[in-house]
Amino acid sequence: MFLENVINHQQFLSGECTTRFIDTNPELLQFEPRKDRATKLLNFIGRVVVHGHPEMKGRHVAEKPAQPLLPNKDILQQPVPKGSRDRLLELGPEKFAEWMRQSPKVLITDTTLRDAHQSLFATRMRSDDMLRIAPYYARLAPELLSLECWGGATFDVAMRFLKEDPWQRLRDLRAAIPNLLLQMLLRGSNGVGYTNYPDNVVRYFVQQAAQNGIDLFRIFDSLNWVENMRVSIDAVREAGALAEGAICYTADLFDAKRPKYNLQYYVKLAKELEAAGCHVLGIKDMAGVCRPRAARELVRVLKQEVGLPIHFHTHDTSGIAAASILAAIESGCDAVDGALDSMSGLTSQANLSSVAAALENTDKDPGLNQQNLFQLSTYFEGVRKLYAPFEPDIRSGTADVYRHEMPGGQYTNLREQARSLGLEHRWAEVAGMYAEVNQLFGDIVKVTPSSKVVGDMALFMVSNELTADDVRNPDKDIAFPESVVQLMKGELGFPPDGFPEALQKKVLRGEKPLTGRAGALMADADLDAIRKQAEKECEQPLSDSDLAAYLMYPKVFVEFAKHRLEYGEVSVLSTPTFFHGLNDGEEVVVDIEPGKSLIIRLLGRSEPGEDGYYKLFFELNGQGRPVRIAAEA
Ligand code: 3PY
Ligand code: ZN
Repeated sequence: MFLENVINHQQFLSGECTTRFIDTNPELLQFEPRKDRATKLLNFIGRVVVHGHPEMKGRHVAEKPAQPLLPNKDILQQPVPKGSRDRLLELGPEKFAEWMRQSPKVLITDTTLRDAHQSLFATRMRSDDMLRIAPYYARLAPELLSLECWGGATFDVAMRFLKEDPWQRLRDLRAAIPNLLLQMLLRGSNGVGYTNYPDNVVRYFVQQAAQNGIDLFRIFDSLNWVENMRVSIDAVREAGALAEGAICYTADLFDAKRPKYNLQYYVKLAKELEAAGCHVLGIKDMAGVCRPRAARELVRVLKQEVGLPIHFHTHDTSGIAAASILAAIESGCDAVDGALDSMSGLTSQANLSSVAAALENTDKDPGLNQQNLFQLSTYFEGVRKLYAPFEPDIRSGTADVYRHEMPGGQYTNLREQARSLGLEHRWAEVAGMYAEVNQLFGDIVKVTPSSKVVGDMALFMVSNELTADDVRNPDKDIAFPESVVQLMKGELGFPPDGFPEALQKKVLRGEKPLTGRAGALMADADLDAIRKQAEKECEQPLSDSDLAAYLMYPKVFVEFAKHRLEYGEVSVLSTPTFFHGLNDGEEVVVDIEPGKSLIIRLLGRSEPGEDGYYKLFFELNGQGRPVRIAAEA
C-alpha cells in the first residue's frame, strides 16, 4: 500500500522527488486498510486462525487436508475441441433436441459440479475447486452432453455458507468451458428457493441465468403441477436456451397400493410438458426409487407417447441405479445422468464412467475417453477429501430408500439440519418419520421444496416427541412449522387429489386455502424499487445478477454482501485455507485476479493482550503485516 501510495503520488509521477518526499507528504502513510483487498483477506484468514471457521465447528478434522493435484498441465496447451454447446449455437434449441432424439449414441450429463456434491456433502463444494479443473473438463470430456453445475441448492449454499457469489461461479465456469452445455436445476415457480415467487421475478432470474451462461434448464415442480412450470418454460424459450421439463418420479409404477402414481399419471404429465413447449423431457427420479423394471416400462411408453428426447436422472441411494439407467437405455432413453467415479454412488448419481464402459462397443457407446474421465475423477478424489467433515458416515447403498423416499439431494442437507438441532443421533427415527409425514400429507411428490416441508415436519415431530396420531388428533393443539402451513395453504400448488382435508383444516385453523396458482395471485415485484431498497440494506451498488440473488434470498444475500464488503472475495482462497486458515510458518499464493497474486505467510501470533486482541504476524508479498483479531468471536 505504501509503495502504491508513493508510485501513484503526483509529485513522484512528475519526478520531483527529494529525500524529504515522505516527510513532506504525510498522507503517504495514511492507509485505508478496509478498502484493501489483501487486508480484507488477511482479516478473514486471521479470524479463521483464531476462532476456526464457523462451518467447521463441532466437526471432526484429523489434519488440515492438502490441495488436490490437477492433471498434467500440458493438457491446457491443447485447443478446446468443439462440443455440445457449439452444436446448440449452430442448430438452435429445436433442432438440437431433434439431434438428441436421432443420435444413435447415448448422451451423458455429468452432475459432479451440482447434484453429486449436493447429495454427498451438503452442497459445500466451493467455486475454487470447480474452476481449477474447469479448463481440463473442456478438453478431456468434450463428448459430454452437459455439465450440471448450477441451481438447486448450490445457489443458496454458495452465499449462505461459502460466502461466495453463485453468479461469479457461473460466469467463470462459462469462460473456462466454452464448448459444453452448462445445465442448471430450476424449481419452476420456486426458482432456486423454497417458496413461490412473482412471475416477473422468475422471468428475471431465468434471463439472468441464461445471460450469465446457462444453456440447458431442467425445470420441475415439487408437486408435478405443470401450471407452476409454465412461466419458467416460456422464459427459457424466450432466452433461446433449451427447456427440459421434468416429471418427478415417485412411489413405484407397479405398486397396486399406490395407484395414483401409475403410467397414465406420468404419460399425462409428459404430454402436458410437451404441449407447454419443452424441448426435452426429463424423468427426475430424485430419490432413486425408479427400479429397473419401472425405468424400462416408463421410458418405453413415454417414447411412444411423446416426441421429445428423454433424459433420465436418478440417484444411487439403493445401490442399483446403474441397473435402472441401463434398463432405461434399453428402452431407447436418449440421455442419462451420472457422476465421475470418485463423486458417484450412495446418495449421488451412478458412476458415469462405468455406465459409459457398459455401453462400450455397442451402437449406443457414448464415445467418452475412459482415461480422460479417470484423470478428472482422480482430481475429485482429492477434492472430496477436503469436504470429508461434511459427509455423513454412510458406507453402503440401502433399500430403505424405497420406504423413506428422501431425495438424494436432500439427504445430507436434512442430516445437517438434524445435526444443528442436536438430533443427529436420532437420524434413523427422522428418516422413519419422514415416511410417516408423507402419508399424513396424502402421499405427495417429495422434491424441493415439498421435500423440505416433509423434512421440517419430521424434525419437528421427532424433536417434540409427537406421533402421527397426535398430528391427526383434532383435539391436540399443535403449532405447525410455518412451511407446513404454507404447503397446506397451497402456496406451493396442489397435488391432483388435493391435501387430506382434515389435516389441512387443522393446520390452517380456519384460514381458507388458495384457489389458484400462488404466482398468479401475486402482484409483479417492482424491481427498481427493490433494487434501491437492497442497495440501501447492503450499503453498496448492486449488479443485475446481485438483484436476482436478492430477489431469491433477501436476508441471505444481504449477509453475504456485507461479508463481501468486509472480507472481500473469499472465493479466491483455496479450500484448505478457507476452512482451516494457515499454520504458523505456512505460506500460500492467492491469485486475486489474472496476473495478480498475493503471497501470504503466517509468521506467528501473540496471545491476546489487555486490549482483548490477538496479534497475528503475517508476511504479505515479503512485507510484514500485523493483523489484530478480537479474542471475542
Ligand atoms: C433441488 O431442487 O435442489 C434438488 O436437487 C431436487 O432434487
Ligand atoms: Zn437429483
